[in-house]
Amino acid sequence: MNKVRYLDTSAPSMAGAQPIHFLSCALSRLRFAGSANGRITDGLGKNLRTGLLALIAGLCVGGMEMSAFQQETPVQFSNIAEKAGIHFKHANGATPEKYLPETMGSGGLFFDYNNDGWLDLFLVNGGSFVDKQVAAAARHRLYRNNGDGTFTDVTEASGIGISGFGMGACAADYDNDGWTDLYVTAVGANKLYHHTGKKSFTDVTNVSGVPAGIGSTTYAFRDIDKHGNVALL
Ligand SMILES: [Ca+2]
Ligand SMILES: [Ca+2]
Repeated sequence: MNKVRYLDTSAPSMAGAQPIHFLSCALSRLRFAGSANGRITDGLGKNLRTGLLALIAGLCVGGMEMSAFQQETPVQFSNIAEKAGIHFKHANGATPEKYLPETMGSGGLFFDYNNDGWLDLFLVNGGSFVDKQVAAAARHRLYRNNGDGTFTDVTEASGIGISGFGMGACAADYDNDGWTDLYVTAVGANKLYHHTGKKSFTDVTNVSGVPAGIGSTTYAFRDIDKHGNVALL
């Protein structure tokens, strides 16, 4: 049996006198590797039934072995944030008092804010209860996906940078105008941002009727009655 990339199996000949057939199964393809005497044509050339049996058996056993192989292979990730152009640092405003919001990270989400088919990235930032400079510097960030593995910071043009000690966010097209809107939760007032259709958002919290809240973490949009209009949960 080969190591790492190929998974092998064997199947006996139907005639009993034919050599054992070996199949080698790569991750992306299955190939007939050879026979006991090293000649590939022994199975498929002289006895088609034997070769087909070996092939089917190999597919079955090879498939099971591939599953086992894939389960044993650890999934690995690399941090490419800087390389991708995502320069974001969360401000937790930590104090010796360790207020609950200071101990929590903020949320973020992928959504296609400009309808170009590429998921963009919105990251929620925190703030500070005691340091006005830290609070003022903490900004949410919206990164436009360039479609080539990199992102561009479009926060300023989007109109959704102000943090207010943010906690989380959810996105949906709540008014069905074709543009995805955004709801951002915070320790203070939550914000509902309506997409203007021009790659920017407008704060419509006060005129929308949604709760501004006084301390929220998680919300979600969902069409609970399947009438085509999302509700805010
Ligand atoms: Ca996009
Ligand atoms: Ca909308």
